Amino acid sequence: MKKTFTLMRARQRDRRRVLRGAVAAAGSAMLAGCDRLSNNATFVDTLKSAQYLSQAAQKVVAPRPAMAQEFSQSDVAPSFRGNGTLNPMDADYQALRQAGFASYELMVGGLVEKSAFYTLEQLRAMPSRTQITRHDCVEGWSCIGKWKGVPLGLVLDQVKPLPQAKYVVLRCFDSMDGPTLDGHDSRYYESIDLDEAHHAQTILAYELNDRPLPVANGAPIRCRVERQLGYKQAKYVRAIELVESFASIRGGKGGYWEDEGYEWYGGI
Ligand SMILES: Nc1nc2c(c(=O)[nH]1)N[C@H]1C(S)=C(S)[C@@H](COP(=O)(O)O)O[C@H]1N2
Ligand SMILES: [Mo]
Repeated sequence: MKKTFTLMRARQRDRRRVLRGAVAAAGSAMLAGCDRLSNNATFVDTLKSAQYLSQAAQKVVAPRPAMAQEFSQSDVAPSFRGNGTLNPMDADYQALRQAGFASYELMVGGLVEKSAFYTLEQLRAMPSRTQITRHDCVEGWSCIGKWKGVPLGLVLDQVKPLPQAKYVVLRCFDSMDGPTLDGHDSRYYESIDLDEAHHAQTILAYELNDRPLPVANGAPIRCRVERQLGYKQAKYVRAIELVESFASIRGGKGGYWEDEGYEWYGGI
């Protein structure tokens, strides 16, 4: 009994030491990159917060890979496969599509300081990120594609999530049970936590393989969350909503496929 207790104490001590080292390491790694980020107020505030340090420590001690693997131009598949909805039949989507998405506006609201609407032009005018990544679908196929879009974190920085906001819900145009008139909502939706939303590779993509995003792959905007599986990559994004919990949304599991039994964290 006593021996077990002593062992436990020793383990706790070791663990604390590892954590302290991790915090120090994370701190100096961040300092090294401060030149480019120090004029970003949100980043500086985040750096100061104790929560960020404990998250950083957790990631160093029990890391999930910081970045999803990126590939080179020669790895890009000649044509990117489409899956799930390939052309939403919903009337609002069809109207936008017929007009070349000229009047598309992405709604960003919920638990934010100031909700906003973004036209495609506005999204394209923001700083962009291009990444060549592999999409893995649970149905057993993968495809490498080149995506360009605006980092979701930059959009969130503009609307300023309130302190109680924990998740980003992505609401899509496509009704999975077909378009319905009786108010029944079967539109595809997804959710990610704020940490994932601010990840460098989490983008609202408007280009695939150097061309405007095709309808089959989610035009005009689809999300890329590169460390997670295919079903997390919401296509046809209509609105983004910041929430404290997704328990009261639809089936309560955080996404269309999650409500059908898929894991909420679809890690690769
Ligand atoms: N809105 C919406 N997003 C969606 C889906 C969908 O049916 N509707 N299918 C998901 C699944 S299971 C996969 S594998 C990918 C497919 O993306 P792709 O059509 O670009 O290959 O989109 C995901 N996002
Ligand atoms: Mo999928």
